[in-house]
Amino acid sequence: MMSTPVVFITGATSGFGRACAHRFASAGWALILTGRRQERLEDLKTDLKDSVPVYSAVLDVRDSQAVTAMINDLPPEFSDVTCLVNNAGLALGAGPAQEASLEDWHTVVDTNITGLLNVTHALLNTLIRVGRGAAIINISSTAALWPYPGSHVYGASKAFVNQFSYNLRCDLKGTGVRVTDIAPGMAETEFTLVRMKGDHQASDNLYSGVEPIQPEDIAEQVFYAATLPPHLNINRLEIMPVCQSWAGLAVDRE
Ligand code: NDP
Ligand code: 8X3
Repeated sequence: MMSTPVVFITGATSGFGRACAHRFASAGWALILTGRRQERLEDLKTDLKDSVPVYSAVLDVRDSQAVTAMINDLPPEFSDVTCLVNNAGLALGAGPAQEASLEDWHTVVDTNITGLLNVTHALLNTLIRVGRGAAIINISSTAALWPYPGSHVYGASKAFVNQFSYNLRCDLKGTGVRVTDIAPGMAETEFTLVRMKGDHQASDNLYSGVEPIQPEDIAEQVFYAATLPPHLNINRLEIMPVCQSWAGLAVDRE
């Protein structure tokens, strides 16, 4: 009998991560749910634990020791992680680089780059042991490739995620482990609320009058990439809502 596949999700307390928890649960996967907000993790676990095995842990991905300890302490029934969804991330501020705080830049780098590395490094040998069919799904962003004013360190951190995903694929050749970079455009989650530091009006304004991506849309793509036949690897999947496209190049005139 095939064992139950296990998905490890970072940032499961909101947005894409929470939607991924529901999507994988609907297909019978066992869930490892992580994030910093304990109450949200407990609520999610309560919602899902009657249908699938759920293990949840408060985890700040920036804390490499905590990440390693948590992963080393996984109960045996959750230890064969089949799919890692590196989703935890954030932007802080939308103003120009010259007005950004260095502290915010460090937080973005520590979360989106160092945090993703901490979790990936701690789970790599497990994923390799699981082998054929295992998957790492990294959530980058359209901001990884397409520059816009105010993206500075956020977009650059997602460019790192994109290139790291490709480079990881090279090294994992022969192990059976897939690596996919999913790059969403404008999506309605708590992302803008966090970016604008709790300014609900700014968040509501951004999503008003448009039809943005919904968390479930991305969860569907994450699940799709993770459950393709094991000889297939989607390298990168960039998804925008139809209402979004590119702006032209900017020129500063006298
Ligand atoms: P949300 O703000 O709704 O969710 C972000 C998640 O990341 C939360 O669960 C949060 O959990 C978690 N998180 C943040 N910092 C940490 C940390 N230090 N340790 C652990 N978890 C952390 O936003 P989204 O769902 O939109 O964001 C998910 C990912 O998608 C991010 O990487 C984001 O950059 C990316 N993305 C978002 C887009 C959008 O337009 N919404 C588009 C493209 C990419 P908690 O606070 O409980 O720790
Ligand atoms: C989030 C999408 O356009 O706000 O990654 O950078 S965007």
